[in-house]
Amino acid sequence: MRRCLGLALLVTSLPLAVEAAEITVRMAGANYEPATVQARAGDQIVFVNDDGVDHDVFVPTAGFGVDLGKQAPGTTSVLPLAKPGRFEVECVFHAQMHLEVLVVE
Ligand SMILES: [Cu+2]
Repeated sequence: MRRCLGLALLVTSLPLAVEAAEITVRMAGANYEPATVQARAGDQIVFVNDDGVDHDVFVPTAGFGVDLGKQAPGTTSVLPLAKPGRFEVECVFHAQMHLEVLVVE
């Protein structure tokens, strides 16, 4: 009986696993909002096009390169953040659109 109580206390005091986060970045006014994101490996960024025109999620940074393609108004796209590092996101349609992403372990 006493041993069971000790085990129960041990189990309940263990830290819970950190759940992956979903970070929302809006595309509005031909900008990414916010323009900088810090996340953890395993998180994902959800891009929401709240604008009236097409946008894109293009990563030119070596080692992180990806192009999610044309994203129409009112749609979302998801960018998984698999590994730590720093990279830039650009929109191929709007040269002024930049997002800086820092992913930590
Ligand atoms: Cu754009």
